[in-house]
Amino acid sequence: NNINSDAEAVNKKDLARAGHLQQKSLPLVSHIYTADPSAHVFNDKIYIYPSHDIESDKPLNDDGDHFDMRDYHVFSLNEPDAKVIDHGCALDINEVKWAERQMWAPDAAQKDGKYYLYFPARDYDGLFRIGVASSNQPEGPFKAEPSYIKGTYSIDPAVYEDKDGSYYMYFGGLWGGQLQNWHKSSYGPEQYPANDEPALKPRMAKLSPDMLSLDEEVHEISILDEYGNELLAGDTDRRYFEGPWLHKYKEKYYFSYSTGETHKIVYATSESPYGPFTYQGLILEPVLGWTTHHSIAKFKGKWYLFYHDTMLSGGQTHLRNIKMIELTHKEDGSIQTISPYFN
Ligand code: FUB
Repeated sequence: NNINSDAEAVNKKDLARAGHLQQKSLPLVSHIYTADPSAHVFNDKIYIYPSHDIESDKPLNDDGDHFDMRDYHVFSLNEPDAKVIDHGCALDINEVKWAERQMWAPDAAQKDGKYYLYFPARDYDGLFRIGVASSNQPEGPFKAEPSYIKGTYSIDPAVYEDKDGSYYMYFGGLWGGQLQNWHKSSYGPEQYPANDEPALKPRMAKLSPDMLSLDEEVHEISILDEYGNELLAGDTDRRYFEGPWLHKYKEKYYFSYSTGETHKIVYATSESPYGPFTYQGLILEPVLGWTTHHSIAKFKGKWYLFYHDTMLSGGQTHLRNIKMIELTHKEDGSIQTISPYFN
């Protein structure tokens, strides 16, 4: 079938490309494959919550069946160049009653000395949902709630703690992430807008004070162009695909994400965590591999981009490795674009 042969061709191209690229930063972890790094500073250390990639006999396709992950490991570093500690398995799919397969990109949050791991997985009906698990330590092990968070769907949760003590969860991903199947919070046949119609929108909602449920209806987030118009579905260089992240810099909210098939990490800014956000520019040029996924965190006065590529596996798209590199906000608040390799 075409999808499979196209995917295999991409994979072969990547393997060849891997031999020619010079890395600006090395994989943080090389004893297992890791991806989708969500980083936070807890107790003066950097904690990273990534996906744990594994070999799979599932077909390589546009639904991402080859991303067949089954558990999470948490990593910590005392300093950016320090040894990375693998704290072992923090949550296994067998410990999550509602989840059947595909533990994709997670995130974590801390409140009142407790730590919460938010993670997407497919339930027994084949639908992606978002679950939560808690622990008294940032590295886990985490204990999952018996059901997924009511009202959640799709993938890639990212939880942002605002200065007023509110926590917001951003989520959603196209294609395998099923966002195109959700119409006003009900699942149905997939529906993609035409190229000249507004693009599908990422979702967000405030979390309840106990961090275990949504405190409000799910909102769709608007991302606008420089003229105040919604980004269009055909604008694949700028429109939202998956992998949301929120950070604040000089009182502005920065919403960053992957553009999917154009392989970019881009960002938009707003005065409010609910948006609308206005598109600003490119953070990370395409990396080796189909997916690109990131987070942004501040540690001891410097900002860092956490991301992944597939250098360690020689370009195999479902066997990725996490990395970090310094990120710069320029004087005017714009983010300096990062090229991940030397030419
Ligand atoms: O790791 C599986 C999926 O690949 C993630 O959920 C996406 O963001 C992409 O990185």
